[in-house]
Amino acid sequence: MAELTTIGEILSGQGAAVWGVCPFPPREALIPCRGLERLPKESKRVVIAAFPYRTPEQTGRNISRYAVVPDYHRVLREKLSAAGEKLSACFGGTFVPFVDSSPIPEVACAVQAGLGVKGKNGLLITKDYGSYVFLGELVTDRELPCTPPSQGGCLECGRCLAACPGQAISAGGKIDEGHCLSFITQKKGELFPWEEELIRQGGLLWGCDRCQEVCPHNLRAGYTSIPEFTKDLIPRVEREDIRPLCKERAFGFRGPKVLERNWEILFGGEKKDGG
Ligand code: B12
Ligand code: SF4
Ligand code: SF4
Repeated sequence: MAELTTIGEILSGQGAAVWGVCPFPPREALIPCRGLERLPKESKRVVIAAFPYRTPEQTGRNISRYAVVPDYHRVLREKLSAAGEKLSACFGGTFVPFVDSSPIPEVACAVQAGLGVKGKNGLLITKDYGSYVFLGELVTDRELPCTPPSQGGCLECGRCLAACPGQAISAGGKIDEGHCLSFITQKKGELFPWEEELIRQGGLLWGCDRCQEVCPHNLRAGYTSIPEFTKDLIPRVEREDIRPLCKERAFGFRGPKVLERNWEILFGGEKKDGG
């Protein structure tokens, strides 16, 4: 279909590895957030795309993989805004960009649009880049043709369940947010001792990648070639870098105190022991 060819050209021109179109989800499936106000009045379709972010292994990394690259919210928003302008010029109507802080359940829509399958770890797994992709979308009031949904699921090997430090993944593939280490590293305020212990076990100041690192679908996941994600990589955050970096990197949205607390949990003891 001519419309899909045009959409593909525009999105791949912005670095999307895979993309698709699905119906706008039922209202009850939308995630409550401020983004609801930005949705087009007559939302009909979600044009969704996956952007690879895997980079070669870096020594001394103390933050999760997605946080090593420049803030993906900013990078994808720029790319999707540019794509939205072109799509609007081609098809008329509005194309509103969203990334992460979005009312759209992104993994479910990506599966619905045929970008890949949903793993037991809750994440979208693509053929060439595994789960190391960011998702972003344009919500439109145009009734564009849809792409076929993906069939099947992941290999169901259970490695993510076994490796999860917080035992946050259920056999049915639901994530218990409160026990997910990624969530705990971004929680504000004082933590329970068991939460602090999980941070020590994870060894990262921000995020958690265990359920992705053990996944067989990620063994041969390709590296990103998106120019914005191949430069200005910061794999290690030192104590004195936390405040300046919080102004520009993806881990800054909870404020510097959360990272400073995590730093104390992970490395504070070392300093005291060393005098
Ligand atoms: C909240 C959130 C978290 C929370 C909770 C995670 C969770 N799985 O519950 C925390 C902080 C723990 C987290 C952690 C991480 N996250 Co997160 N997170 C999100 C966020 C903002 C919302 C997820 C959510 O609550 N979805 C709602 C749930 C309930 O969706 P659901 O189970 O699919 O159910 C819905 C569907 O069934 C739908 N539905 C029902 N009927 C129908 C019908 C139709 C037609 C359709 C289309 C849908 C539909 O309705 C249901 C309710 O909404 C998304 C971005 C987004 N807007 O989606 C990123 C997102 C899922 N996270 C992402 C990432 C990268 C991570 C981490 C890897 C980061 C890290 N390294 O630390 C970890 C991984 C943890 C894990 N295994 O999930 C990426 C995942 C990319 C991918 N490959 O899948 C996303 C997509 C952000 C992005 N834009 O790239 N995350
Ligand atoms: S991100 Fe870490 S804690 Fe969260 S589900 Fe995956 S392995 Fe478990
Ligand atoms: S580790 Fe195994 S069960 Fe978990 S998402 Fe990957 S293939 Fe599926």
